[in-house]
Amino acid sequence: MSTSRKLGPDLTVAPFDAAAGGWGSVRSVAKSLVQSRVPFSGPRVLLKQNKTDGFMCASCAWAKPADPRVFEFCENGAKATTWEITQKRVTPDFFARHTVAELNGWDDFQLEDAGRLTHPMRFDAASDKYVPVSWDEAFAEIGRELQALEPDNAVFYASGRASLETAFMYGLLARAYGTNNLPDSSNMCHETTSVALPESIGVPVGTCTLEDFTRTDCILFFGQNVGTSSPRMLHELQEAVKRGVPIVTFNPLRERGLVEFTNPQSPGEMLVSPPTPISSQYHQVRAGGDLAAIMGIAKALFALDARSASGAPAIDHAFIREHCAGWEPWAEAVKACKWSDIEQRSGLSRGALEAAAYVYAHAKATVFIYGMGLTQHVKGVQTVQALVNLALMRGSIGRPGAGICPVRGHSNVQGQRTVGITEKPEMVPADKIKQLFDIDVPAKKGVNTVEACEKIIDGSVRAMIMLGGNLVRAVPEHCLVVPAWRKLRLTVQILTKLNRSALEHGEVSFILPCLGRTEIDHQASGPQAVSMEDSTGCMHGSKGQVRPASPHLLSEPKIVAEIAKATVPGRGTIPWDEWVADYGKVRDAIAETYPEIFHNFNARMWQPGGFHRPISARERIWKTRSGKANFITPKAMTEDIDTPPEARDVVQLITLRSNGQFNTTIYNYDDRFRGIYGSREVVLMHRNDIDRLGLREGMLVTLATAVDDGVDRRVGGLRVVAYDIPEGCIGGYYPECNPLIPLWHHEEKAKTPAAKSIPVRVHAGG
Ligand SMILES: Nc1nc2c(c(=O)[nH]1)N[C@H]1C(S)=C(S)[C@@H](COP(=O)(O)OP(=O)(O)OC[C@H]3O[C@@H](n4cnc5c(=O)[nH]c(N)nc54)[C@H](O)[C@@H]3O)O[C@H]1N2
Ligand SMILES: Nc1nc2c(c(=O)[nH]1)N[C@H]1C(S)=C(S)[C@@H](COP(=O)(O)OP(=O)(O)OC[C@H]3O[C@@H](n4cnc5c(=O)[nH]c(N)nc54)[C@H](O)[C@@H]3O)O[C@H]1N2
Ligand SMILES: [Mo]
Repeated sequence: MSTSRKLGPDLTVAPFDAAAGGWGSVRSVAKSLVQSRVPFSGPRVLLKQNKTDGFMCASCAWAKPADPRVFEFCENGAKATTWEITQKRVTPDFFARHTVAELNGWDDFQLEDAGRLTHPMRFDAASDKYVPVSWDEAFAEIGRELQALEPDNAVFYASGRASLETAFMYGLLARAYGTNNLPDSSNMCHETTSVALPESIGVPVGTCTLEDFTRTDCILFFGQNVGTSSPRMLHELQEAVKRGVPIVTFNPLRERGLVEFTNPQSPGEMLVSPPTPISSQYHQVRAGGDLAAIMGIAKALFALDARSASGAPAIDHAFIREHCAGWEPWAEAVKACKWSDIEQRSGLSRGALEAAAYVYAHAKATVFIYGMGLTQHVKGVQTVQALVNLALMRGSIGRPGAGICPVRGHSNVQGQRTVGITEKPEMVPADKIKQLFDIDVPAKKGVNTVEACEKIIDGSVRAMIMLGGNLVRAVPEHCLVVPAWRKLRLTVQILTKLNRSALEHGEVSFILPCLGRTEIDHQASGPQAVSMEDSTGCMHGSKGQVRPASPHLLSEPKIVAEIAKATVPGRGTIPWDEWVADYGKVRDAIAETYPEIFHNFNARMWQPGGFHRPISARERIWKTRSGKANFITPKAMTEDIDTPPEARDVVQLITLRSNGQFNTTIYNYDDRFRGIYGSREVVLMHRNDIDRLGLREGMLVTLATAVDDGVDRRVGGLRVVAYDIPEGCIGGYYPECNPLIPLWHHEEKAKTPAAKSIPVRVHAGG
């Protein structure tokens, strides 16, 4: 066991060798209650989190069970809630005291930690300050500015946490205005999934429900950090492990939540029981090595199948004959792969991959879980499709206890897509929208997030309307995006807390503060509820519980409606005011637009556990062009930029989330599970790489992107930390390392930034 090391003035590394969860989680929740100066009612509010009569957590999108635990929240969900119900405030007086230039010197933590925004504000160039503005003036000016633009020169971005109601209204606003420029945060995470799965199995979302976790007998787990990113899922995993279900994990880092877990909500367990080991096999795959690993497992399945002539076959040939297309090319490609290539690319031994295949081949029903470790690569779509191929080889889709389970990020990111937030016009029912609201969905494709950045850089996008999110920090290529963002004509930030995207403002710039999901939303017909879709395709209602942070806040549906009324008055037949008065009417409209999914929406949203959307692949109905489940054969085993072997000093940077952050919202400077305290300015490196490159632990270094395209991308001031990570891979935090990602380094079809494999060089000196 290594000991605690002090590596810099702020930085201490003290390897965490306890289980995820446990007393550490409880202490961490208590600490965030104090840090955010949460009122005494705070802990009571947490009891309402993810309950049928309560509010849905604004942190991750993991499923909410029908029979919730007493505390149906996790450490990070509690942090998200306390961050929102803080008593700290950012008032007009705060803005009077600080110029924008001064605030730009604050870091992401300091900006959001200042507290909740209380008033609508407008940027004043003369004083370099935000000054108060009335809501009416703000909406009128935004309307005038938007009317002066060509619709395709404005972008309506949505962060994945807005409710189904808000998202539906926002999509209609953009289309009534005349554009499909509706990028969202999923363009940076699971767009890869949304492109890959429809081609393979004819659905844009995962096929698993919570029930599958109770019936599975094997879990293959790729590139998702459950202990930090979706901790409530640890309950399902723990229960599965207790039933003897093997969990085979592929992740370059040994993430605590994937190693072992103590249920922090079970006092008995915390006092007397040893932690539950989570992964039965842990494969520290190289970043971008999953495609090779999957090919290796498939290859091993063929070998097992050949040997099992008498017993149960390792490959489900009957299922493949009945349900699948594209089998032959896949089988040939797998057989043609050489073990030496597979081992070199994946960084895993043949024996390790055969062991994974052995477990899979002996399971009746397998769940395949994945996250950003698969999606944020140049060939992410091919990799997800190869994973589906692996599932299809044993008929592991459309059977109880089996299926594919992409773990979504934001709490309603999946749902936003379901109700029309998409740049792709073919994804929305244009006829219905015309018939119901007399709005023409423009035929021209809009921009996704990367394309929006390209057009901000080339000057053709002039206005960014931001329904949440902190784009200037979240996207790649800061050195080009940030200066271009400042040249925008109009920036509108609908936010709960101050962030960098409001400070790197356009010429005309507004901050519009909104209610958070925990807050009581009172409209003409009384207190309102909203709804969202979780990672397993279940829709849930959510009711705010606490008094709003300020009486001047407006709800997101109200802000969207007012922008619509000011921008496209009289266009279409949408009764904006009636919808704001009663969100139930928005839900009726959603149900009319998407009856197959949302029929009887208002009644069903309060069903314990939510109501399921139909997922055809679960029933083995394949809504693909071939009418079958498709084996899609990858063209090669490379997931990212191939670095020539002679470039020995080039390493692959993985950008990571710490346990103390939610995206660009930084709760604190600690990454408890990885044992890194006090600073985020670190580079995690294998000891052999530290030696090989002539560096020392604790040394200050600069990372420089190793591509030759005329742009100099560097991040300095980082300290080397020796870490258990494959040789040739290094880790750094997002968003600090985002300046290193070229904007063009994205998934080739889905355009998801390839944030998990960036070729860089490490130079001594900060
Ligand atoms: N607390 C907290 N929760 C969150 C978020 C947050 O920031 N904080 N963000 C939310 C959002 S929007 C999203 S999209 C999700 C993201 O949640 P995740 O999908 O978990 O994404 P990351 O944490 O970025 O990285 C996932 C894991 O991928 C591994 N990895 C990196 N490269 C590779 C690779 O090439 N192969 C494999 N197999 N693994 C790899 C990393 O080591 C890491 O453990 O979480 C959501 N939940
Ligand atoms: N290098 C690298 N870059 C990445 C990633 C990565 O793994 N690596 N991950 C990518 C992914 S998956 C994502 S999703 C993006 C997301 O990155 P962000 O855009 O940072 O994520 P958000 O959490 O949507 O945005 C945070 C802001 O939302 C506002 N907010 C909070 N609550 C509310 C609310 O209720 N309503 C409104 N209107 N606003 C609110 C707050 O003011 C806060 O500043 O980052 C992407 N960037
Ligand atoms: Mo995300």
